[in-house]
Amino acid sequence: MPHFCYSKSGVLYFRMIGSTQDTICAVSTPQGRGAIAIIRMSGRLSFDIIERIFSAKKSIHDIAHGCMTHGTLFRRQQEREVIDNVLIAKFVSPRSYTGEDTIEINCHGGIYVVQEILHCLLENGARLAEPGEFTKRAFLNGKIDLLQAESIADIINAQTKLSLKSAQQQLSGNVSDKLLSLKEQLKKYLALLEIELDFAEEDIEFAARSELMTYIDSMKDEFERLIVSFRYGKILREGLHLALAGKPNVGKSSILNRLLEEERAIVSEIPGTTRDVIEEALDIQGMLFKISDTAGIRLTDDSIEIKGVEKTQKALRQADQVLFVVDASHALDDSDYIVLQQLESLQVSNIVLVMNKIDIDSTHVDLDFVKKFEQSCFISAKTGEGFEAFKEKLVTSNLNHNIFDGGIVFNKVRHLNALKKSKESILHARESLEKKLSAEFIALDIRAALETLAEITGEVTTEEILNDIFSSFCIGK
Ligand SMILES: Nc1nc2c(ncn2[C@@H]2O[C@H](COP(=O)(O)OP(=O)(O)OP(=O)(O)O)[C@@H](O)[C@H]2O)c(=O)[nH]1
Ligand SMILES: [Mg+2]
Repeated sequence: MPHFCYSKSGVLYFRMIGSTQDTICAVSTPQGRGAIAIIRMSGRLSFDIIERIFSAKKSIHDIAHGCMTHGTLFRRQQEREVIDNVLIAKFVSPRSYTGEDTIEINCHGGIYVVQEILHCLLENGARLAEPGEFTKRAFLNGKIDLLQAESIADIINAQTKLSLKSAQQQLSGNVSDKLLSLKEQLKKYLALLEIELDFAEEDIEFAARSELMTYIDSMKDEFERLIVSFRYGKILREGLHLALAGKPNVGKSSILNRLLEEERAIVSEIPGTTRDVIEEALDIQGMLFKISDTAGIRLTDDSIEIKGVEKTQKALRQADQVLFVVDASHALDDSDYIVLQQLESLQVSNIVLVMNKIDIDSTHVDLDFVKKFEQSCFISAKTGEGFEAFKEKLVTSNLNHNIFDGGIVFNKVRHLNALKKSKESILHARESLEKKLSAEFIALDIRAALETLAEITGEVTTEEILNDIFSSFCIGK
């Protein structure tokens, strides 16, 4: 099957897919001891290799697609040195994950037995697969597009319900479908502009300029929505970085412990207890948070504490959202304002004011101060009061739940850059329209927008991009 590729010099070229002749193999289950392990082999020699080293009632060639058979794997067929009793599944090209003839060996999950089987496959003509090579072949053989290939890695890495849901949406193809409909529209206008070029001497406009302008404006809005979706996509995939900040002793570590439901950080009534940044992952309502408890910010001569405060500042700079914790049982003092100044000087914009210790007394709360913050919570880390609403706020302030009602999210910097580049090309086409330039100029930009969109799904791609994407996969996937 031909496939469009760019060479390193940027020239678009055809490439024959499936030219990879090697038969590859790898262990698909994690390394170590377990009940079973699965070894996968894909490529044109898969069935012949198995035929040589496997003994069962039927020859592997007589087993139907998608069926499993039980038998014995031998190191050498003549000497019949048994390696293991195994179950073998057979998938016939093109109806396999990779699109090639594929074998899956279910063997006992011992470290040595797995090594022996792999060794045997290598001796008989297979080679070890590179990371992600099975999925790369699935992509090259047209079984999935690049977005779907990436979503498979996201499914494997998903740590929470929402990250899994988002990756599943991408695998189902609805993100690819969205791009397809954008491309179809662009292609329609490009075709009209290209007809105009063919009839250049007759000065006919096949693509009505006012209609094209309206269309480009609506495309611009669409691109902007998709660019904004990256914020959600990234949060769903990587989690949201949350940092606790406040003067010493306001209860930051106590809040971390209550959120984690364990005594993770040391808590004491001595101000300056936390010296280092403590990072933990947390699942709230299916959303992944990476939360950092930090050293209380204050002016100090203690060299260790100064280092702690420096680390605090670094964590605050990197955070997506900061929880500014104050003690609701006391009036605000200069130390609280020093923390606030720090947040301002670090240009932290996404702040939630957290009034802690409301179990003691909250009559000191300065409501005018609270009103300065778009988001605030009243809690007690000691009793747990207010925590349900607090957790709810952490989720709703960062995630728009409508994104799962057919909303499309893009979650990789690669996608974001391509969307921005396509939008640029569209805006350029708009400029050409405004300047009443000829169809040639408008078509040039629309074609550029189309090609950049095609990079996202991998219709147009480079070896470099593919290597970059698939090298982050695990071996055996
Ligand atoms: N009554 C009450 N006490 C609390 C609450 N939260 C924390 N404390 C107490 O406040 C003191 C300080 O708590 P920490 O969690 O260590 O405070 P911190 O902000 O992490 O302090 P540093 O690490 O020194 O910056 C401890 O004695 C806690 O038991 C609360 O909601 N109510
Ligand atoms: Mg602490």
